Amino acid sequence: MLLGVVVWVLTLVICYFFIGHYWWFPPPISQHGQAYDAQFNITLWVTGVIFFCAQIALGYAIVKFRDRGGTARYTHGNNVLEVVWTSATAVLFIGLVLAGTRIWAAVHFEDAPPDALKIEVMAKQFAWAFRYPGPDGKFGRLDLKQVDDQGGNPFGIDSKDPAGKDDVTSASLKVPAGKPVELILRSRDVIHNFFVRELRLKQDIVPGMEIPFHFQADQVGTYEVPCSELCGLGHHQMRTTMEVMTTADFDKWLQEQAAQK
Ligand SMILES: [Cu+2]
Repeated sequence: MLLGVVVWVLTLVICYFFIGHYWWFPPPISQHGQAYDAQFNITLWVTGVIFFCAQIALGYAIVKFRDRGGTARYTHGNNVLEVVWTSATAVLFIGLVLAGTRIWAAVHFEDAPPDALKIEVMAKQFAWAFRYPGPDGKFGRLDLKQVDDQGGNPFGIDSKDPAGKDDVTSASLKVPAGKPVELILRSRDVIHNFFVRELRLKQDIVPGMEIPFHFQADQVGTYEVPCSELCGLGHHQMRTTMEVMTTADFDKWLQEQAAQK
């Protein structure tokens, strides 16, 4: 009897916290983030209503069929009911997965728009580096032998290539608001993960691979970029920021950085 009541109370408390959106995600800053949240809410409502009904029914069964000193009865169950709820669950899950995949694939399977600003990302134990092509719009060649973290060349930009002379490297990510951005993700050692909560995006970075990844941030502000793959003892300190700037501020920053070279 008491157990049934505990199940009901727990169900009500859980539903209260979900519906009230306490400890919720930070607001999204991109169209993808909004689409992601809308899909997340649909999934949560569908599964939430089923969860609520199932838990209330569970509490009811506990109360109704509690031990009253009678004898237990064996039943074979009901085949029709089994088929109905198994099929309904399958249709529901496949439907939700298909709807969610559409939003996920728009980022991961579709190419970035041709005018996207390309930024290279280098992840390593335990720091981030970002490279911009500079005013000439071209990335300089890389030479692994010239990688020098202390000397400010974490990418190993080849000093002999003129296209690399104006390349800008930064320890934090700066992007213009309202413009498509394409990141090219690389790792120098182990698997890391690029994650920005407000973009609702997360992508593994695998050594030996160049992984393209695109988004458009519409909201000016500073957002945390924590490495989200346990990558070693210093994993907890592998974090930087993504600063979304107005186009004018971004252009100014890039020019200033390139001029300092
Ligand atoms: Cu990492």
